[in-house]
Amino acid sequence: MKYNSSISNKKLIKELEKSAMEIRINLLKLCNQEVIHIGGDLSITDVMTVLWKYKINYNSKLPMDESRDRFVLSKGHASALLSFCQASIGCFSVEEIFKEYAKDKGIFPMHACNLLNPFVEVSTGSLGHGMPIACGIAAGLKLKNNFSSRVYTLMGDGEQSEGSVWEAALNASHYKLGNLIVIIDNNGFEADGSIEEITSLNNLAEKYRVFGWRVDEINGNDITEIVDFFDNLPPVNGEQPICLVAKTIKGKGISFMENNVCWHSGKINDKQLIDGITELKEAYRKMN
Ligand SMILES: Cc1ncc(C[n+]2csc(CCOP(=O)(O)OP(=O)(O)O)c2C)c(N)n1
Repeated sequence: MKYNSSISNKKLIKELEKSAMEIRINLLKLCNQEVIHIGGDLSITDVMTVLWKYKINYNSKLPMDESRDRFVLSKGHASALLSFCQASIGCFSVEEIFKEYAKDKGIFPMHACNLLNPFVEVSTGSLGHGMPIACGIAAGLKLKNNFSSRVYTLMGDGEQSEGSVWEAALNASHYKLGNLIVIIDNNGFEADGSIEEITSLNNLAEKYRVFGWRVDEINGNDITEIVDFFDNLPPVNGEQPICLVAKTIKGKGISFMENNVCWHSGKINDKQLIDGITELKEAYRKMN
């Protein structure tokens, strides 16, 4: 891949790295308050930050605007991350998330719910359903001659063991859904073990390629590579669905959580919160 090293691009990268750090800090603060799916939130924070702060065409004042890009959180347990990304573009405030997350009658349950929250495109949580629904939305947009909106969906690598994913992958290619972008958080772990132990995927990218998809593989914790991926997407009216295999680290940024399956979900104590924030700030300082 070619990277744009212009000054404006460097400034953008710096801003996005700062936003990703801020979102990670908010995730830790929430994790000090409630049990959240912290490991798989932290792994894909960089990709989600770039998508929401830089790429997606989404007006926080008009969540039902027909011309919007659609986002479906297929790994619905990453609802806290989605909420902080949406707060960062003004859908609601960060304070509302801290106040209402996982509370009765709040709009931020543990799994994304569109009956409660108008900024959630599709209710998810049962793995293997969001991506097929995203395929249906992409097909519907094509039928309506909407060639300006993309459909993004985020899946886990553990989620790949759901059969519905592969049925949808076949159909996306058959119906030439070039407006569809599937992002796979390839962090190597699911809830209680490594992907290798539970259902190995071997060459995940190759699997999508033989299903007829364009596949890009990047370091999903490198903001420059992520920006480059989004900058080089083909036009929306293309004919090949796109799969981004984002190689990430589960628990990214917090050393006691990284690649540690115990931190798929959980709650942290006050000391872990302070240590975690210090580590994130230090890593950001070293980067810049
Ligand atoms: C159909 C279904 N089976 C089981 C679960 C329980 N579950 C929640 S998260 C998870 C692990 C998912 O792993 P992965 O997709 O890799 O997510 P990540 O590691 O990125 O958080 C499981 C099995 C579920 N939500 N839905």
